[in-house]
Amino acid sequence: MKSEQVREGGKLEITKPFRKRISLEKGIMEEPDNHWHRYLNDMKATYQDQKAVNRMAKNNPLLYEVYEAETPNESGHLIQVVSIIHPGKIGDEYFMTKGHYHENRGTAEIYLCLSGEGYLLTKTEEGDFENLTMKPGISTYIPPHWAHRTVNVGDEPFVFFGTYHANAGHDYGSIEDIGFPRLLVEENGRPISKPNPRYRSR
Ligand code: M6P
Ligand code: ZN
Repeated sequence: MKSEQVREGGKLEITKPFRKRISLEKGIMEEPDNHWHRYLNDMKATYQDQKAVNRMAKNNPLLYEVYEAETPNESGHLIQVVSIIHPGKIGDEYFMTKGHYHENRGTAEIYLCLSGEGYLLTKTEEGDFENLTMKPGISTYIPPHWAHRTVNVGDEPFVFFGTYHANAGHDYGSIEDIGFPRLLVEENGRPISKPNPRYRSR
């Protein structure tokens, strides 16, 4: 626990400005407060090709990991994260995040790509969607009310910095089963998007 962070009766407080080092060479946040991992077995239903899921489930590959600089989860604070989506596919679908709305729907989020090559998939509960490509130096803005998922379409780790409201919360809801309007799959060595047969709005 660093001096700018104190726990008063279990409650986290930030007493002064602080710095974090993000290693652009290693693609990690140094000395994070949290570092968590998501494996295939944590999100099997997300992928279309369930035969490929079952084949790969034995090895249970690491799909992505997230480093966090923690702040109190209350209005006014921001969380900083560095996410690394590893390269790979399940069937012809690329490794990707689970995807979520914010529980507190009125909160936005920003991502800045540090390395690799990916996509940001977004959608609203009304059925709008936008898919944006991300490469180093591209920042993306996810407005309030838009669900978001990131996908690594390259052959190296896709690394991005993110920041969002500390009281946003994650609502995974129905995203695991129905996903986003379009899938990103590899065809002839390149990413293409095609309609998601399981998708319906909300
Ligand atoms: C980014 C942020 C995090 C999110 C993570 C993984 O780092 O948006 O809030 O948790 O991606 O995405 P997900 O929670 O959808 O698996
Ligand atoms: Zn979010």
